[in-house]
Amino acid sequence: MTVSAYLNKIKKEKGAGYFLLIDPDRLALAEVVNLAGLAAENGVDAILVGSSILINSGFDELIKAVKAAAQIPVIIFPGSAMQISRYADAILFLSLISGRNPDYLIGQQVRSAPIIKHINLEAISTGYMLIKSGNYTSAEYMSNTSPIPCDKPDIAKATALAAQILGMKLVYIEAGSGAEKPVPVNMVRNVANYVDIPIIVGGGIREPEEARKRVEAGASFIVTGNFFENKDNHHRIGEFADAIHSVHKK
Ligand code: 1GP
Repeated sequence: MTVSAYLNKIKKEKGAGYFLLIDPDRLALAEVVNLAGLAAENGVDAILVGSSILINSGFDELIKAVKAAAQIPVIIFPGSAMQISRYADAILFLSLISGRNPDYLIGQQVRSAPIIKHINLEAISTGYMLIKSGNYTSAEYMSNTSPIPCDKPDIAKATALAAQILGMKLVYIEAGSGAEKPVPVNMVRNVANYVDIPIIVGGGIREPEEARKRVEAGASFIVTGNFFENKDNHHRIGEFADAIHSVHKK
């Protein structure tokens, strides 16, 4: 089964899916392996791997280690064309459609497309939208783009619809890793009511309740990263998974 088909199946069977993001720059390999194992055991549907910068080398080794530790799909969530590995199950082929930096709209994609073809990696076309939701984030700085203001749902709706019309398969609404506040529920609802493609929501989600509200508003997939970089929070992975999976079971 392709990862795309797997994601559709999760959405159909569970109503919404839960992705845990592992940033190779923030955790040591042993911690990554431990977290990946816990994620798979506690209801996470897929692991995303990626970083705004990627300072640490050994991307292939890290992906292999995650795959060995967790029997769930490992999907690259790339910060740049340098984050590609033949050992992953798929890659979110992102275009930063909230910004007007041509390098992140199409430049990085031109550089990475031939490599993706060469290694026969499944690429899932994803419209990536940064939302301004508090602090200045790494994604904002690294991409040199202006995020969509969090109180401008119309701009978010039009941007997501453009992604859909361009043929993108997913739209990712992102407050940025470690954002002060997650993307507002109202913005998620506005976008979800306006487009037909599944919506991923991430950035600044630190409570299962925050995840649940965004699924209720129409998100198909929720991402948490930062929160589980702290070992003390590991025992709560299952709570997030339950909150996300329980919304459409009611
Ligand atoms: C970041 O959306 C992801 O790209 C996850 O964000 O690390 O804040 O959970 P957090």
